[in-house]
Amino acid sequence: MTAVSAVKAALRSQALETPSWAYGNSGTRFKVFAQPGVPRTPREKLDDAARVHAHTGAAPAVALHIPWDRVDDYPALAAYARELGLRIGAINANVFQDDDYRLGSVTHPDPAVRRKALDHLLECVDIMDVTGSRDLKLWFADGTNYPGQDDLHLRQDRLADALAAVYERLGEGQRMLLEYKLFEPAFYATDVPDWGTAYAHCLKLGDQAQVVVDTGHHAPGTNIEFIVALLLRERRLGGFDFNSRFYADDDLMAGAADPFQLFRIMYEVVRGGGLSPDTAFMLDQCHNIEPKIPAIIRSVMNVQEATAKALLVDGDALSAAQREGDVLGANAALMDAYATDVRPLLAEVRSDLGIDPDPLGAYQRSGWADKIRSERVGGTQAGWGA
Ligand code: PSV
Ligand code: MN
Repeated sequence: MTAVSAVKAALRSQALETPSWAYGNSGTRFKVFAQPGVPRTPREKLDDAARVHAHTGAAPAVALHIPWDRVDDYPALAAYARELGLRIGAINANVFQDDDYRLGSVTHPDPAVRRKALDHLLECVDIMDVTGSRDLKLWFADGTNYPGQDDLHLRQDRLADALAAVYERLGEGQRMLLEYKLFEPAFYATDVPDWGTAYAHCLKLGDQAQVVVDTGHHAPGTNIEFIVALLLRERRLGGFDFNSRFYADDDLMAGAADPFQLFRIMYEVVRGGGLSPDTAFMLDQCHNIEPKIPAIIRSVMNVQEATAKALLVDGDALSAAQREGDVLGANAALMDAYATDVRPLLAEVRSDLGIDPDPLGAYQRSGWADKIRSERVGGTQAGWGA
């Protein structure tokens, strides 16, 4: 059994990345419900992210989405993040919200559109250079709606060309994280629909190309932890976009829909040596009806709880049972850890870090929600235009 002190040390150093867009307005294609106090600028998003980090001690990085977080002076934005005790995390490219991308971006049949998309991806690497971000996160909405609409083979060729050009541009220590998604917005064929396609492209590109697993991007019933185990074994798990789903890409709070799945994923992370800075633990969520900052705090806590339980698995008992073919004993070793109430342990971890053991209570008592509601009046609230 891992000593409790080692478990606590691992939890103290856990570092998640929250998404800038989760602080802004979002919704479904039916309606966006604007919330009072929502940030108007990237700096205000960082202000909110700093509150999440202050109350959890576990969310020191903020992922940006370009152009949603476009500013004139990126070094100044990164310096502002540092002043708040944060750092800029992954730069998320956006080649899915321009009229030119109706038939795709880097896989579009027209070379001029492909060039435009590639230029945006390269611009994102320029932004990484000046913000000190390590990771470029690529998700492509590219795909087709109808059989025969375009040549599936050629689209893979075009994708490979674009990825190679971006890979070539990466500096030392920078990585490309390729995200896959089963469907949406393309309904017939998606150009990067699954981990296998992402992995095949990354393998060709080199070690700086890694797969990112968004937990909402699979068919119902998919064994996501198997994918995690396999990618870790192949040294190609770049990171996660954590969120919860009931049906499709619901983007609900991580661990809300299926905390057991999150535990199983975190167990494979721990087992496969992935609980390290080499894995980017990002959230990718939208808080459409619930208050955003406490929802993000809750999500961070849910990931921490799943991690704590995964770290508490008695590895010796588990492998002994596995070697002996003791099916029930092996299963019990996992379930005992999952059934542990780790909230007191995490409260101790937070006290060790010098923060309030009750992050949500502390946030409510801080008065931040009232402050932003009264101060952030006027201007245009941030949102991603759903
Ligand atoms: C696509 O559904 C995705 O998961 C990608 O990570 C995007 O960048 C993000 O959502 C935008 O919310
Ligand atoms: Mn995602």
